[in-house]
Amino acid sequence: MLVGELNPGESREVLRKIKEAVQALASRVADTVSRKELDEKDLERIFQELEEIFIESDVAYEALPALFSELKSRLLGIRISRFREEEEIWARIWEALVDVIRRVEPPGDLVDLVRNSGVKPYIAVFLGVNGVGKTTTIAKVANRMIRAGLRPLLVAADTFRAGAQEQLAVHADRLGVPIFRGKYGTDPAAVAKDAVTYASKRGLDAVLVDTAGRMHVDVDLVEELRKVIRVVRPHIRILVLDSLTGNDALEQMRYFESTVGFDAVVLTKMDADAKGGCALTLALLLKKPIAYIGTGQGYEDLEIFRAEDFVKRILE
Ligand SMILES: Nc1nc2c(ncn2[C@@H]2O[C@H](COP(=O)(O)OP(=O)(O)OP(=O)(O)O)[C@@H](O)[C@H]2O)c(=O)[nH]1
Ligand SMILES: [Mg+2]
Repeated sequence: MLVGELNPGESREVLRKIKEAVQALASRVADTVSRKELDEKDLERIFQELEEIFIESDVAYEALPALFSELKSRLLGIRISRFREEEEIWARIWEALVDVIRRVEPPGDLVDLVRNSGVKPYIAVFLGVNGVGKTTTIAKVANRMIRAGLRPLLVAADTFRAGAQEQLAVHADRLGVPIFRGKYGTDPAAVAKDAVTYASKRGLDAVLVDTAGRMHVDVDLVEELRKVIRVVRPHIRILVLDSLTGNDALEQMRYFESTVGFDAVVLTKMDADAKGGCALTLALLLKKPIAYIGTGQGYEDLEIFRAEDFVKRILE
């Protein structure tokens, strides 16, 4: 899906909804707190009443228990002065969200990880269904590496889709980094393997492998990706997910988790984040860190994922 296809009105609508859901929560908590100390029963009732509003804002049903339990531990037993009620409740909710999301913060910048890894070349394989932003993300990561003084190699291991190799080549050209290409129809695992040998010989720092997208239910593709991973034994497998795809992104995450496996996520198109709730869901349910978020189509539009910024983005 292209960002251009997004209806901006619709985008604002969903973001407004998630904020509304949180506001509804704050005001109900305030209502109760003004009368009595907030107990477990009150919170259960409030959460139950709000389930639907959260789901409408694209938070997946299965993410609600994690969200509510974190909120509960922050809100239970509070009794606060009437004057500071709203402010204080809002702050606690904000903190709870930041805390729960902090679990998927990366330990640091991937680029630093590569630099400090002591391995050369550091091998990263990028995975994801078609159109999520794999190729663009690789170009952005390469750009970040160059700025840090590292020398990456781009690898076009998508030997399936016409134009895929050329697309990566355009980025390599613009960024002034080498690219390793395979012939269309050849085995992506062999291409990736040769690319690693090529990078080793030249003393390059990192190998960034672009893989084919297609549909996530494509069994052949899964086999192909597994083979790439078996053969090149990457140091990191990065799953790219598109924040505009709502609950599909959750499904893709689950699918890749159970088939190919991955170590970190990049969440793209957060600049046009129509689905604030989708990103929140992923942050709640992911067991792996979100290394970066994509915030635009330019090379600089890649940010390290930070829980504070993320909550600001959805609530402010
Ligand atoms: N606004 C915005 N657009 C993005 C972002 N990341 C990628 N895109 C756009 O999304 C579209 C698809 O990106 P690609 O990088 O080609 O996606 P891909 O996963 O490589 O696609 P396939 O190779 O077909 O599987 C392009 O128009 C990109 O410019 C982002 O963070 N923000
Ligand atoms: Mg691509």
